[in-house]
Amino acid sequence: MAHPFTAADPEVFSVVDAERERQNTTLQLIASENFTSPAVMAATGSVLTNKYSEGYPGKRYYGGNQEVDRVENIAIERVKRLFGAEHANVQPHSGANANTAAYLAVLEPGDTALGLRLDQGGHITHGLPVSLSGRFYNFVSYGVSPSDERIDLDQVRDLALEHRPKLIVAGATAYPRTIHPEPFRQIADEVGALLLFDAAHIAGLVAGGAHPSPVPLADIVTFTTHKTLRGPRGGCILSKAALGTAIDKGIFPGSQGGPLDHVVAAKAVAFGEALQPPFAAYAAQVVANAQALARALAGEGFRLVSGGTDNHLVLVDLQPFDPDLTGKVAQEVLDRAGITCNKNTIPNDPRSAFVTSGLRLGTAAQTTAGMGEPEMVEVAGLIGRALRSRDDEHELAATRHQVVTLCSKFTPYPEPFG
Ligand code: DSN
Repeated sequence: MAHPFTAADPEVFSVVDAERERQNTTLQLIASENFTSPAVMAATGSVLTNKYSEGYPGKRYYGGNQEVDRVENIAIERVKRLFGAEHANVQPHSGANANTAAYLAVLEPGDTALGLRLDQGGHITHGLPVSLSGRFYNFVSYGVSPSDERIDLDQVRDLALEHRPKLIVAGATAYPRTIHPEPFRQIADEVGALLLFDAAHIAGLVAGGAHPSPVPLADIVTFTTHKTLRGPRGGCILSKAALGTAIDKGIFPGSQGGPLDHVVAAKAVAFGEALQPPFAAYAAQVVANAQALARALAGEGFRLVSGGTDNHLVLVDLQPFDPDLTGKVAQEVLDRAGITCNKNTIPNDPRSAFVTSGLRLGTAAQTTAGMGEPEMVEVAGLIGRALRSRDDEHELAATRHQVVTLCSKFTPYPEPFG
């Protein structure tokens, strides 16, 4: 069925239709993606997109913000209740913006901070030299330990004692294990640092009780709303009450202008959904599915970084499966088979970030679509089959056909919205 606005702009809305078709008929295994609800999308596509509302509820620079104030207050109240937070800022346009504003709030240019290395699971905004974080601040990187590929807390402590950072950043973007906040808090206290926990990937698991919450222990928690939390694209910052004013200034006027009020409303909807009891079952199923996928991939001959997963993602080392197969080629082959994922460095990867020896696979989206552990076993088989037969167009086409058949039973968007 065509999008309701196809007639208004056939060129653009045919693309929207095609993307809906792609999401319905291929497997979405990118660990940072999900399928939002129709209610979240309706809020995102609402008249709130028309409004300018620089400032905060009750303190705006323009008139006519009575309804925007109400919706931002609903979002703030819900997210504070969801995570038990003292202060919330729901205006960050993204996770990167949330981190930038948090740094502006508590650091001066040149200050020292610790963060996880990008090629071992960290994020660009955790101090990559070419990013704003790496250019304005003196980030020192910690990594995972070679023996178990888990965050090396001894190294975190040693670096903290040596460099006396003002801020320690915990959290990751490609790390399959639980990140316990307690040791980070202890190290931060020992050196007098603030603790920022970037919960972008795991926010939905925390909300659903499937990952320990960093909120009681960290001074600041940043996250995105569109990954495991299943909301609209955007960011959010939680903090202790004492940091609230600085955080708010870090967003506006520090690093953003007018908030995206339609997205703030959609965040409120998503927080409301996450407050409902079924969300805990969803979060638990995301983890159970990732563990089932991990076991089945191991059965296909892949090595799993750290030996498995505690969360929503698995990091696959392709080398034991096929030493010649790079992450780049594997991603391209899987795309042809209708399996969407991303290449990823593995710890101490011999290849560059553009080529890599690994793949990152996540279960948040297909769990939303209704898949369970039996389907994860099938998905692992499809991945193995596609990669084993990557030079055989006939086999790849057959795999693609199997993917379409599987997806037809778990269609996230049978009807267009709009
Ligand atoms: N792009 C996000 C991810 O895929 O993890 C992080 O910014």
